[in-house]
Amino acid sequence: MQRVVIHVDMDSFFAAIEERENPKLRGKALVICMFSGRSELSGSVSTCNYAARAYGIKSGMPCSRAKKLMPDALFLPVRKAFYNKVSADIMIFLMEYADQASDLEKNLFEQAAFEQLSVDEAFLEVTERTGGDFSRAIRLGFQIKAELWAKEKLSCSIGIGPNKLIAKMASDVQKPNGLTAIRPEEVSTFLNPLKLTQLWGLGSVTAEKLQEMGIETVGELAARDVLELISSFGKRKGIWLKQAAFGIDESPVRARQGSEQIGRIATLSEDTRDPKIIYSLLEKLIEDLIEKLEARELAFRVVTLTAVNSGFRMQTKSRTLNHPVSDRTSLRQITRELLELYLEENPGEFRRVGIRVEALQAKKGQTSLFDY
Ligand code: TTP
Ligand code: MG
Repeated sequence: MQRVVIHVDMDSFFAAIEERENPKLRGKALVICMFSGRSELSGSVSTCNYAARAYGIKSGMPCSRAKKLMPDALFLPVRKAFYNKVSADIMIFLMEYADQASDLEKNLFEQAAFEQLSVDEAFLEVTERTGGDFSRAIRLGFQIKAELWAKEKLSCSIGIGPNKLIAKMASDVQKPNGLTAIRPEEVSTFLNPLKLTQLWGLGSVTAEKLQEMGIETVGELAARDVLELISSFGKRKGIWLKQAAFGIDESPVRARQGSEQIGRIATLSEDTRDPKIIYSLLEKLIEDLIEKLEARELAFRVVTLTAVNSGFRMQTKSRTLNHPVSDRTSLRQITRELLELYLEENPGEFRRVGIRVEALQAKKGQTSLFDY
């Protein structure tokens, strides 16, 4: 049977939630900011609505820059816990539309052929439900959009394709509130003219290297000899590049965010609350974790700092990220922030300290905090 995958991406997610909550905001340029608290506008843009995007405002730019681009825009702080709750409701709603395994032993999350990709994105395998028929998948896509609107008053963009790679890229074609289906016979026409960085999972460093080899478009990448790609990028990546350029992706849709975690804990040479001493031990643990993650090509979405105090009491502090990351620099930064927060909130000295990563998933595409 022809495989059919749906990718759902909510439109200007955090901003859309704020607009929904406060109708007075509608129609105005709205910027959601992660304020650092140092000065009035220090911090970065988390997201903005499409009215604000018209002025060139984008996720990741400094809020002060956004203010210069559009002085009359409204700036609101992120309300992460609230958005997470909305996200969880949406994911449970979407899960119902995915193919379901008949295995009743499994819980809802394991039963559905459903994969949450980030706070506002998910893949749904719908091969069985649609009988491999793209027209039926398109009707299902419109139904999802209509019901999601009725239930949550939020719009999304949908991509439909013969696999995750194509479905993901299709959802970007028409935004906001779009629906794009790329049938198997349309894949090469769709991919060939795209720029390298538009190929999902191909980062800017790889794109630069490919450009040095005289490759500018996905079509040009597809035409290259796989052996040439392997000799420049190694076997795994070389093969991936060749296949992705042809729109081939056999990775299954599945709940990859398992309960698995990787952690390390160690005892300090003496009890202390000196952040420098504690952090230097944490750095060693981080190296260990990164090695384990790299060996298994895993990314993580949750980082937890564990502290055992002089009285042997254990406490933790966690941070959940919007997107999976996998690099050392991100893990170091998050760990430092968690340690600072922990020390602010808790008196007493550390005896042991640990760090663990959770919500592990296969590494793919952007995986550094600094890519977002
Ligand atoms: P995206 O889906 O990348 O963006 P979006 O939903 O705001 O807009 P689009 O219509 O283009 O899909 O990210 C989802 C949410 O994640 C976004 O609303 C805010 C958050 N986010 C950040 O906090 N920082 C970032 O750099 C990005 C890209 C997103
Ligand atoms: Mg989105």
